[in-house]
Amino acid sequence: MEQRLQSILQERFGKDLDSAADQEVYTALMLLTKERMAAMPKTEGKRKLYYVSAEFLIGKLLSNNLINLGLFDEAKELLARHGRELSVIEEAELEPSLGNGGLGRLAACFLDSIATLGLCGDGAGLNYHEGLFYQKLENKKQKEEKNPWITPESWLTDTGARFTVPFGGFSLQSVMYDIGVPGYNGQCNQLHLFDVETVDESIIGEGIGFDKRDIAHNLTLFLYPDDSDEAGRLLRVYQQYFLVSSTAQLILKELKERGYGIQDLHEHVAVQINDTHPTMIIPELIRLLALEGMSMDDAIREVSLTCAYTNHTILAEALEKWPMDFMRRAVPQLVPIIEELDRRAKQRSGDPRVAILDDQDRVHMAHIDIHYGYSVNGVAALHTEILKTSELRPFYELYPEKFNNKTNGITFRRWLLHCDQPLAAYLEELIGPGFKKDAAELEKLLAYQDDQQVLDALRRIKRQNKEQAAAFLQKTQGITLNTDSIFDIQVKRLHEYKRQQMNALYAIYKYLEIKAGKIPARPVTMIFGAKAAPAYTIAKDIIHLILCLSQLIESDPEVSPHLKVVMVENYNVTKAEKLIPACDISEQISLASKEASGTGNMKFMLNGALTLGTRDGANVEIEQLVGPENIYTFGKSSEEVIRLYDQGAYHAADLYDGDPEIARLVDFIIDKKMIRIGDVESLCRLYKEIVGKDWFMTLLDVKEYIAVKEKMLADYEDERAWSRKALVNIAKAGFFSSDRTIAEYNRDIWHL
Ligand code: 26Q
Repeated sequence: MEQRLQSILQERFGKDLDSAADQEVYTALMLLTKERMAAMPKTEGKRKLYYVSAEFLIGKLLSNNLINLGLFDEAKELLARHGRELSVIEEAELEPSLGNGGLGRLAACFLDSIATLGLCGDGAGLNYHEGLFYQKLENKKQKEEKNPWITPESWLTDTGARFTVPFGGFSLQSVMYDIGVPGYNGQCNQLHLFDVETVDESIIGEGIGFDKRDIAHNLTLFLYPDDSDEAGRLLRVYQQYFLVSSTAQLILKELKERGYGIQDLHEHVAVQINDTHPTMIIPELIRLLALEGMSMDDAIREVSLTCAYTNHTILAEALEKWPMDFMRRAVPQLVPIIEELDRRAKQRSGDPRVAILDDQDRVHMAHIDIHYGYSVNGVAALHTEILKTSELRPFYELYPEKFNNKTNGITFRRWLLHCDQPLAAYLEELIGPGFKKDAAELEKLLAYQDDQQVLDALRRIKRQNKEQAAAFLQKTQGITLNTDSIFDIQVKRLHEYKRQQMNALYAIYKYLEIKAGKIPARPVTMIFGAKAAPAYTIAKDIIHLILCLSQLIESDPEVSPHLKVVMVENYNVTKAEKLIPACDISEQISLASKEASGTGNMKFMLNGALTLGTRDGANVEIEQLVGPENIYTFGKSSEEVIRLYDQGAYHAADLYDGDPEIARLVDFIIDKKMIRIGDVESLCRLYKEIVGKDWFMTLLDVKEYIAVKEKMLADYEDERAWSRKALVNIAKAGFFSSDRTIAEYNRDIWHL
């Protein structure tokens, strides 16, 4: 390795390992890794999977690729011999933020596991030039900036493959770039990212503004541009079609190259549709098969046996419905096919709830997937049950055999071996290296649950990780953390259903308690990290509230020794990797029934944090695995919440009026202390939203939340009892390896 690295440095930069800059060493290591990946055998199979997704939140790749190639230690030692640190070199890599959150990160974890299990399957997505916006926190508000990640030398390789994508009135050339996906077993797959040749970064104006109608120049500029206006929504349709048309053409090209004909499609191809964003691949494949002479009946049958759909949400507003008018403008060639699919669906069932085209001439994308796919899966046991019994009930009655659950998972290579090296090393010492290939072996740890030495060691590792995270925040944001304090962390996209506002109400509670002289046994550090969609006003108001509280507490010498509220700027995968290993309390407090699964909850558990959570999404399965004594749950059940919605029986104002404790906390949002440091309009809007609407029922659960959190903080003082719970969480996390999830997808859906 050393020789090759030195020669790359020499060829490219005329330097060696002792003289090259960090950026140059990074580039050389990246090129070396790419060479090694290119030399790996590809996976093979009778049936090939295409995992199609508008998002792949891959994060930085250098360390993870080195780990999967088995080169990490060698690279680390080699650099150390030259007085350099891999963790420093790695900082030169820009994070590709090609996803919004959970759904995109899940797709990235899945690619890692598909390659690791040696399954024949590639990803297909878009090569956004700017990832999700970069979040700056200025004047206690979020400001969006562009977030470029592509450098002249990057993980992207131009494959030379080109496709023509036809739109209404014009067409665009699609360029296929590949990023290698090495498995942790010697085989390699690809992530195909499609791009337009004509994209023009110079059209980006102030912040993240640009001309949304200039499709040829903007198609792959941004991940999900702001869709609060019509031009943005239309651009999204262009993006989606560009992705699926390129992918469909690639699929048919590779099918033929493998020696099969279109009549064999479903025997040799499986397409997993990641949420409804790539749904147009169904009519597009049908269109292409028909163009090649297949009958409509045969094309529809063949495609229906090829495509499978994953649902990631039950929030009505997130279910895509596109006006047929958009289709007529952007993709007129799909219109007759969608109409035909609608006609057949209406023949199958007259129930308007399962129609593809509704009476407002809108296309229900999920309905296409369910009628014309062979599998429909939810992402956690509770989520799938809710789909079957309420959200998608009429579909479940039509097609019970299509519905199945695949509880999400995370790749342990990134979320343990890479991000928590001290813990991984210690686990290996205790239970041997087997858990690295078979996550279920983590259960061997249970043998040590009463071993005081082990419990103390786990606590020391946590402490060390807290110091690392504190040093990072000091360096990047100038924030000083007390590593003796309890680290209580909520990091995830900002959304009302995730209820960061409820956590903020806890901060208010604690602040008022301390002001009243009730000093906590140990200081608490509340850490938030969250981006709000640029047009989501209330989400931005919640960020503002958190930042106001942070300042208020910081500037109050009575309170600041005991409580600190921190908002991490630009929360992304890289920051997650630093924060998660440092966490004591993992906040998973969504309104029951609203979080399809969650995957952060799994990452925290694996790294020895205890969950404070509602019985929602995969939290339910965490509780079943660790037992109620090793998790802190609270809040109304999903059944109760669904009943409240059905009966329209929740009124925040009643709780506010009827309970002075609750009123005291909510009123503080517009207390004169807050108004003095914050934006009146923003704080008042949020106050009114919570008292007048509170769609996600914060006030319903807030008191129990505070009580359980207080209990948790008190329990922290019994160090060994706490460590024992942490140990059980780590030991039971094996179920949440994405290797298990992917093995299930393959067993039940893909049959590769
Ligand atoms: C839809 C229409 C118009 C514009 C944007 C969108 C859109 C964009 C992104 C809709 C949904 C998303 C992302 C959803 C998402 O990340 N869902 C999460 O998926 C995770 C993986 O399954 C789950 O763990 C989370 O519970 C779920 O919220």
